[in-house]
Amino acid sequence: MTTTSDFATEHTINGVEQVRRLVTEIPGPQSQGLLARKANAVSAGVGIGLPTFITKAAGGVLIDADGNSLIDMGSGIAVTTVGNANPEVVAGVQEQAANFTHTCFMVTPYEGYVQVCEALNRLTPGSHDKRSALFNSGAEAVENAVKIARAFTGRQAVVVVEHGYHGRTNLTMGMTAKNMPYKQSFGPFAPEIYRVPISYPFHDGPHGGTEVANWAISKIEKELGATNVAAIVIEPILGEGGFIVPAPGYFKAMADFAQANGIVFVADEIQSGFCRTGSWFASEFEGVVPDMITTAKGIAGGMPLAAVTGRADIMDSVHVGGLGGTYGGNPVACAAALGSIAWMEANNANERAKEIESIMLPRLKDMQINHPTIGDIRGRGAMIAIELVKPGTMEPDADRAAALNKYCHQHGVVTLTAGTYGNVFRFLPSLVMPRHLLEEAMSVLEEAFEATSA
Ligand code: PLZ
Repeated sequence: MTTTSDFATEHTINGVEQVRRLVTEIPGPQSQGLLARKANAVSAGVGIGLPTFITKAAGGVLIDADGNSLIDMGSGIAVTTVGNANPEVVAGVQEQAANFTHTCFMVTPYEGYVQVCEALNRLTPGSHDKRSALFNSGAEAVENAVKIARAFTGRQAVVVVEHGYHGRTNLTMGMTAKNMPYKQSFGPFAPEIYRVPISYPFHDGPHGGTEVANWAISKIEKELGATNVAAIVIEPILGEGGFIVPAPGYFKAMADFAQANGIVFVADEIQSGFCRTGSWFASEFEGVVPDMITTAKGIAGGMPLAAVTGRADIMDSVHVGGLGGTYGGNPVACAAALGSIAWMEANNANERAKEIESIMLPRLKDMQINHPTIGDIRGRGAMIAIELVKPGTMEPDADRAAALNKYCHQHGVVTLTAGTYGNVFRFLPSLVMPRHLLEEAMSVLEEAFEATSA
């Protein structure tokens, strides 16, 4: 007997058939024409994962300019969690755009901004008094979290972890671990950023979460001095770093150390937040109440919005006028966030994420039996990845990850890679991904393993 009552079974969403159907090669002729124009018009620095141009999307599929219908296992990097063009998001956006598109909240405010902050203060971990501030991108939220932590503590040092990712602006590039493609030739980076070990269970051998945290803490104490540290910024599940789930105890030990030493503990939940992992925020799995939390991506169903939410005393320590930006908390983006959050609350979003996990994990474990290149299967909810190694070793196999990615793309499944060594294959389906498409995506992956095995 199955009780997957919340799991999407729809074969049509917003009038779009939920099907994988290829009518041309990928990229087809229309996309090829657009790619040629892209090469002439768009900076070569802006890369593309899957070279096909999208004209429509709904639920769990993307339709391209040639009429191909692709299963979207990436959600635009964990953004369209409530499904692409979710009707509640679209309705909110349309109504708000028809009323007014912009005033600048710092010039003349509007209610939507306050409503989003109220929702964030209510939904983020902890029942303490909180305040929020809204921005445009994840990187901007992280930058502001650091600004606020520095203003509150009067300290400068920022501690981040190995494999961490926090953005592409100057400060957040410095906070990001991986050089290519994010940092190469873009320095110098901001000072006062220090990197400490992360618990990485697949690679740590017998060392547990608390043990690795103790190394990190000792490094902070001996090399920086705890009293010089303004903030420790960590993703509870590392996103771009390869969906590393730190061993139990690591995240909590780091939070406890921060909180015992007057350091602001910032959970970067930009990728892991908003029901992605089967909980509103992944920090909850570790029993951690962060002092501050950064969010973006899934918050607004595809519209650009980001936030910093934190303890009222910390958030209110900044001088009036110290935080802001022309577009931060744009009214249309706020309306999208309110639609997205309302959908999550009304549709058992966390249960849907857990069901996605319960379908994907057994399929991936089955594949691992025949394909020992799958060294590790990890993640939570609708944030699942496999790490590829040369069989029988711990040596990363980025070529295999790239080959699998290519196969999936050519067969109508949008997939993403990740990881410092490029050897992680990650899945971020929307929570409305119909079950039949999720199963089909797993079958295509299985074919990809067969087709790419030596
Ligand atoms: N913090 C944890 O995952 C964005 C980056 C894709 P922005 N991750 C996707 C790319 O190649 O640029 C991210 C994140 C975490 C911060 C960010 C930054 O968010 O909205 O991309 O600025």
